[in-house]
Amino acid sequence: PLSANNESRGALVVFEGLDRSGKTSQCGRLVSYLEGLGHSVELWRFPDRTTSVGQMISAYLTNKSQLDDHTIHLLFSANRWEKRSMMETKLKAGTTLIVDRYSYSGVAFSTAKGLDFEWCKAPEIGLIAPDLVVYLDITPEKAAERGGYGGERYEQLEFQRKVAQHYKLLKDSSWKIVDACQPLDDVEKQVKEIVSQHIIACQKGKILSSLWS
Ligand code: DGP
Ligand code: NA
Ligand code: NA
Repeated sequence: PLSANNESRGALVVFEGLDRSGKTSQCGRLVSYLEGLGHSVELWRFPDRTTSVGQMISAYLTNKSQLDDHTIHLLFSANRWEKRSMMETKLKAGTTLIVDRYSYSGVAFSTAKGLDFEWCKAPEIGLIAPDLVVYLDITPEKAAERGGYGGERYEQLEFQRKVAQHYKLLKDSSWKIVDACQPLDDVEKQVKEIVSQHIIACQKGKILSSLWS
């Protein structure tokens, strides 16, 4: 356990899913909803492209640079590590974090390229474990139909099919699967219900733990 005290803390809620699964808009709607209820809440995303590591990742994703698959994997992980202490501080101060992608993206996307599963998980060990992972479940075909991909490196149907297969290997008891083929308003309603329950659990003193647990 990272914290022995039982004071009310924020919840770490992570959204995962394929590109174009609707994560970004659902995260935004959820944050507005929670703010409206008076919660202290922040929207985070990984990769965080604002840091120097994040700028290297962004150059790679937009095909402005080429990097070895292992190297980019470790940069994505480093990008989460550089935010770890701030994450812990915020959660302990009572702020709930809604995070668009996390370590599960790290493993699912890199193993989809053929890297070893355990090797991919290793650099994520010790990051803060989410209280809840909301997986927005959409078929790769349906995602591809949604207004098209933006042209970044991984936004290709064949690759997204592999990512979907690898995500399935990461599912654990912290995951809730939401059918993201439904209309946005229905997805939003389910997300609100699931997240509300978890925030209450954290406020009752659930202790922070580390990946992978
Ligand atoms: P986004 O900004 O959420 O659209 O993510 C950018 C792309 O990077 C998207 O295709 C998912 C992928 N991605 C996100 N996190 C990781 C990671 O940790 N490792 C790898 N290899 N890819 C990631
Ligand atoms: Na994307
Ligand atoms: Na996104």
